[in-house]
Parts: sequence; C-alpha cells; structure tokens
Amino acid sequence: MYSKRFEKEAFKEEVKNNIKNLYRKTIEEATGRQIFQAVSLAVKETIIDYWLATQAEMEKEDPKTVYYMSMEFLMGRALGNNLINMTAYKEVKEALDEMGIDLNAVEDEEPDPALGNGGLGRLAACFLDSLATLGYPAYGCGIRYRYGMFKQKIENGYQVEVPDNWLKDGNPFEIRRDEYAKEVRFGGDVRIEYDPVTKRNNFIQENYSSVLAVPYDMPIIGYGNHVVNTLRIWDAEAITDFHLDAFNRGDYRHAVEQENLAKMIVDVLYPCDDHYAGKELRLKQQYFFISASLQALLVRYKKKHDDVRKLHEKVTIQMNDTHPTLAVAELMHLLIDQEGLEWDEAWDVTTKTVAYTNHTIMAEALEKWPVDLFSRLLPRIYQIIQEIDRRFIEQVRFRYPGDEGRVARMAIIRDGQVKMAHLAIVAGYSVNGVARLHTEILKHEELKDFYDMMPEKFNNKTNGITQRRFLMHGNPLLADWVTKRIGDGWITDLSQMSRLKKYVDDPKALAEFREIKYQNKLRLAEYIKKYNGIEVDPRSIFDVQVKRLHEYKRQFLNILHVMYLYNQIKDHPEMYFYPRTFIFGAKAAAGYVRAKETIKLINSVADVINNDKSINGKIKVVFIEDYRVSNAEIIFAAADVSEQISTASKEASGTGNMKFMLNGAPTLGTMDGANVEIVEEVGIENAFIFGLSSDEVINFENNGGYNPADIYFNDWDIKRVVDQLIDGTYSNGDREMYRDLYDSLVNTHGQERADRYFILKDFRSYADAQKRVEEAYKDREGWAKKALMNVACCGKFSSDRTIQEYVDDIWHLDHIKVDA
Ligand code: DL6
Repeated sequence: MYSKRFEKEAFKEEVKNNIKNLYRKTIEEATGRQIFQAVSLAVKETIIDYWLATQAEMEKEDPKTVYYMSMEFLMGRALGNNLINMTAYKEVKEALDEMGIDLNAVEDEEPDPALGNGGLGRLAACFLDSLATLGYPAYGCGIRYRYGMFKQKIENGYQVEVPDNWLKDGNPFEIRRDEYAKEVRFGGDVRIEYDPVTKRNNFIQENYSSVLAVPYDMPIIGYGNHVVNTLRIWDAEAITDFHLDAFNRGDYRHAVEQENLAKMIVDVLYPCDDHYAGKELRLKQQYFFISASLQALLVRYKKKHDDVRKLHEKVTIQMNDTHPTLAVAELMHLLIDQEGLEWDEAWDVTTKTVAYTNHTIMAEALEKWPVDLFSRLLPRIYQIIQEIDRRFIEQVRFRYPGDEGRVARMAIIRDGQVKMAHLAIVAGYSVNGVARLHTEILKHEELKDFYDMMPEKFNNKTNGITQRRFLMHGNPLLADWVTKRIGDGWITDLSQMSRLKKYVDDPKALAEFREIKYQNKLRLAEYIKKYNGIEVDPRSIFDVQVKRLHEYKRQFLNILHVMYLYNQIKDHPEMYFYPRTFIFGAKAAAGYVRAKETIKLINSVADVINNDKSINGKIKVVFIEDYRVSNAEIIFAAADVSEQISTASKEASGTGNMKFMLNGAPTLGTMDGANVEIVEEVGIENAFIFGLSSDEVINFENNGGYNPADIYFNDWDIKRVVDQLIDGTYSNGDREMYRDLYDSLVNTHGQERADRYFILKDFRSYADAQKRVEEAYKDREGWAKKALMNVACCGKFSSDRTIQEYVDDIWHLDHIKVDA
C-alpha cells in the first residue's frame, strides 16, 4: 500500500520546505493557495516513484495499451482523489492537522479543472480512474485548454459566463514533456511526386502553417495498486525555428499567422454539449491533438517494434464520440506517407486499431464538416477520406445493387459535408452505445443502415461511474458506514454493495443510514446558505436536478411543476403538503438562448416563491451557481430525490442518475437511457417512473408529433401554469420575458413542432409521480428502505464494470502489475 511508504514526519518536512523554497515563507505566512501547491508537490513526490515504476513495467512487459482519445476530460480536483487512490487520505489529513492545516480547506483551494462540458468528459475521467485501478495500461489523450468550461455567475437571475483561468497559479500535478513535442501541419497544398525507386506516388504537403504540440502529463492513480497511468494533454506553441526562418525570408505575415494559430488553438474548450456548429477552430483543435497523439504513439510503438503492420497487437484507440474521428485518416496518412505502407495494408491496420463510442442520438450533435473548410484546412486528410468514401460506396453498391437511396444515406462525403460518424463506423472495428436502450435505438433507428450492413461491429457498453470519487471522497460518512457494515471490498468491487440488502429490515441500521443523509443535507444546506443566502430546511425533501441545461433534459418540466404546486398551495392553504426544496444546478451553452431563458425562469420562480411568506416555506427553490465536479459531490450526497426526467429516447445514458443512486437517492424519471437499467436493478417499487416510453416518443416523432393544444385547452391546471409564463407572474409584469418559452410549448415555429420535447404530454404523469414521491417520503422508514436499496443495488454502475467489459469485448488489454 502507498500508506506503508508514507512517512508522516518526512511529509511534514517536505511541505514546510516547499513553502520555504517556493515562496520564501513560513506556513503561518503562506496563503491558502500556496499551501495547496506545497502539499500537492509533496504528494507528487510519492506519485512520481510509482509513475516511474509503472513506466518501467510497461517497458519490460510491453502490454497492449489503450489510447483513449477525447476532446474532453472533466477531471475535477486532483489532490483529494489522488490521496484516496494512494490510500493515504487519512494519514495526510492527520499529518496536516498536526501542522494546523485543514485538508478540506486545502482541497478547496484547488481550481476545479473543467476540461469538459458534462457527461462525456466526466465519463472519460471515470474511465481513466477505473483503467488504472484495474491495472490496465492506458493513456488518456486530450487538449490542455487554457480556459476550460466557463465559470457560471448568476446575475439578476441570468447566467453570465466568466472565463476560468485554471492554470493561473500553475498545475502542481502536471509535468511538461518537451522531448515528446510534435509538429502539426495545417493548410497548404499537396504535391504528388512519383518516386521511381519505390514506384509509388508520394504526397507532399507544402506551404502549410504549423504549430508545435507540447505534451503535459498528469498522473492517473489506480486505487491501492501502485499503478500510475498517464493523461497526456497537449499545449500549442509557435515553432520558433520556422518563425525565425519566415522572418528572415521577409515572410512576416506567415510568421505572425503561425504565432496566432498557436495561441488560439488550445485557448478554449467549446462550451457546447450535444450541439456542434461546424467552427473551423474546433476542427483545428481536433486535428491538433489527434495528429500529435498519433505521432507520439507511433514513435513509442516503434521503439520496440519494427513492423507497423502489427500495430493493433499492441495498441488500440478508442474514439470518445466523433470528435477524435480524424484519427482514422491521420493514422492512414502516417502509415502510408510516413511509414510507406500500401493503402490496403494501412487500411487493415487502421480498421483493426480504431473503435468508436457514440454518446448521443441528437441530430444536431452529429458532426458534419463543410467540404470546402475541411479540404482547405486538411488537404491530405481530405484526400484520404475521399478515397475511403469511394471504396466504401463501392462496397455498399455491391451489397445493395441499385439502392442509391441507401448509398446517399450512408456516404461519408455527401451534400458538401464530411460526416464524421459515418467515417468512424466504416473504419471502427467496434461501435458502441452507452446504455442498452441507446444502443438499441442506434441499431434500429439512427444507424440502422450501418447496423444492417455490419451488425458484428455494434455492441453496448452501459456507462458507469467511479465509486472512489463519488462515494469515498464525496460522501465519507456513508462510505465509512458501508465499510463498517460490509467491509471495504466495495471500493474495488461495487457489486459487494448487494450485501447491504440485509440491513433493509434492520431498524438500527436504517436509523444510522437516515442520520447520515441528514448530516449530508445539513452540509448542503450550509453550502446553500453561504452561496445563495437562502435558508433551506434539511428536514424537507431535497429534490434535485443537476446536469447540463438542455431542452431534452426538461428542467422546464420540473419548474413548471413547481409553479403548479405553488398554485395549489396558494389555492388550498389548508392542504397537506410535505415541505420540498427543489434544487437545480446547470450550465447552458453560451449561445443556447432557450436554455438560458430556462435558467432565468428557474431563478424568477425561486424569487417569487422563496419570498412568499404566506406559504410558510413549504416550497423552496434553489439554483446552485456554477455546478461542477466539486460541488456535485456535496449535492449527490445530500439528495433525497434524483430527477432524471429527459424525454424518453433522448438521453443516451446519463451518469448523474448513477451517482445519485450510489448516494441513496431514488430515481424520479422516465424510462430513458440508463434509467431503464437502474430500475431493472433496484426494482420499480424503489423508483418513481412516469411518462411516455421511447417507442411512443419515436412513434409520435415519425408521425408528425402530437397536438399540445389538446392538452392546453382541456387541462385547466396546465393552461394556468403555461399562461403564467406570459401574464407577468414571474417577471414583474413583463409579458414578453418568457414568451419564447411559452411559444415553444404551444406554437409551431417553422420546422420546429410545438412542444417538441413532450412536456405537456408528460406533465400529468410527472405530477402523479411527484405525488407518489410525497406519499412515500411521509413513511420515513419506508423511504430509508428504498434509499438503502438504491445503494445496495448500484453495483452494476461502477465504471470498473464498464471498463472490464470494454477490455473483454473490445480492447483485449494485458494487465500490468506494479510492486511496492
Ligand atoms: O456517455 C456519457 C454521456 C451520456 O451519459 C449522456 O446521456 C450523453 O448526453 C452525453 N453526451 C454528450 C454529447 N456529446 N457529444 N456528442 O455529452 O454522454
């Protein structure tokens, strides 16, 4: 164990020395941020030894390794998580206590690295944690954005985006690796030159601009096994030699362009979830990190192997959504143009090496690049994709003679666009969805043509989450209680949680379990008091919806229901009502107008309801500013109800649903994404399910939708709530403020159907489910049983299980073992 190597006195000395050497200060004089840096560097000392040992083991054993390519890694803070996985958290806490330093306060000084938007990026982070914990060799490959996800401020109820300069004080856990820097080229032209010796055409890119990709490595620590994998994120710099050369030739414009390109390329993470706007800079970002990662990967491979035709025996590349799909063409380019392989040989290697995960069926998220932009920016890559497309279309025609409709639907390049998902499927040796329902929808709806032609590629890998961060670190009270009851095997084998089932009928255990939830609710109530200035009653039901703001996730349905409850309480003050605290947390993409209107609406409703003394605090509404990994841990631990209310068929999986379950919050949700599997595990009696099924939604969609007017004009409660959007109730009399939201429910806009996300259609069924929640909660012991059953049945949703399935079915990696 790491803790065996942990020398308390030496560690304390190290912290003191770091403060002295870095800042010329004593501990008493140092700022919180400086103490964080000093402690982190002392922790890194220990990590480095194991990191080196892991690398040495990889050198020796030459195991098959996965390269997980992702535009996003939403890692969250590293210090606490590293200490947990080093099994040194308690010792370090004790050592710091003795120095008069509070570890929690130190952790709070760490910027929350948000190099991701939401589910997809956080999944990548959980996967890295599980890969290291299970002892599989892995590299995460991504971008070192200077500005990650923006910080959200709420001003006058509106979201305001503030840049997050997370690197301002440096990142103590990263190591810059100049020796692995790579040049990445953009633009220019491709000259074809016949080589009479090899009798091949050579493709030479000329007049290009280029940047230097410089990697920074971050350690990814396995739990208690000494394995330290690497997350390699790339920074961009101008290539100084070229730069000077251009100046010398008087080509000032070109030199400046290269300088600017380098500055811009890694500047900022695109804050869009499920929607891509075809921006040139984003394509540059994609090519930048893919080209650098693949070049580095090939160099590493060739150090031990001289035949690149066997690359797939040692390397597998997982493309996290379509964003890294340029890997297909870049690998072809490197294998053909640099390594001298013939097309067929290169294609054989590529199609045995790359695999693709799809994370969404939302049409607007499927990446398509305009041909003119693409071919201008990546001329050689475009040529290669044209050739892949030409050959693929031949196969489709051969397989389905005369079916030109199918050819048009499946082509990679069509209608002036390059379709990245098609490229990923054609080249990938595996195509997976992220929950069973999602994979079925891909196979039978969205990607049906591809599934018909190549069914063997398709498989499901239901997502998971790491219990190390989301229980051990986020909810230490519950984690310790679980360990006391069933031992600590659950930390690396979450299926052991099922042993908790025997406590469901044990009143003492249930009482302890309830007390823990109460303590966690107190912690969140304090957080809310501190950051929102709102008093909430920890005995009220904490009903929580935290996730990105998107119409399909239906925060709008939730807040309309709050408005409906408020009307009821106002109309019938005598009515029994169990006090509720509705808690929201969500960032909206900066340009997503309707999502931002929804945030404003939630805050307006909060203002009106929280300040209405006549309802005696029966309802409170809280919008938590800047929802992110660090406050998420506090929120999950305190939740009573987990709102997972997306329009069925739209949420690919969801992973928040699993984090709530792990922390003992039953799901109130639709049969969508992984909710289906959660209900299967926990039993329908321990969840609150409502709404249209995915088949029903898809059926409506395929037949022109439904008519919300039928509901609006026939259900008086619903009409009243919808009308309140435009009667000034929540807008100080302004009837226009929420007009667009109102219209979205009842009026068709051009192509956009009214109530596209079936909010009114599902409203009654949602309100009924909410009523069932209230009834169930009144029975405090009954509720605790449901909550405990959720914890006991969450075993399937560990990312350890997901990763093991990827390894068994897709990657076939070798294990590594690192001795202490
Ligand atoms: O697979 C991780 C996560 C799923 O749990 C969510 O259901 C899904 O919405 C999310 N997808 C994205 C979309 N990005 N793209 N493309 O974040 O993936």
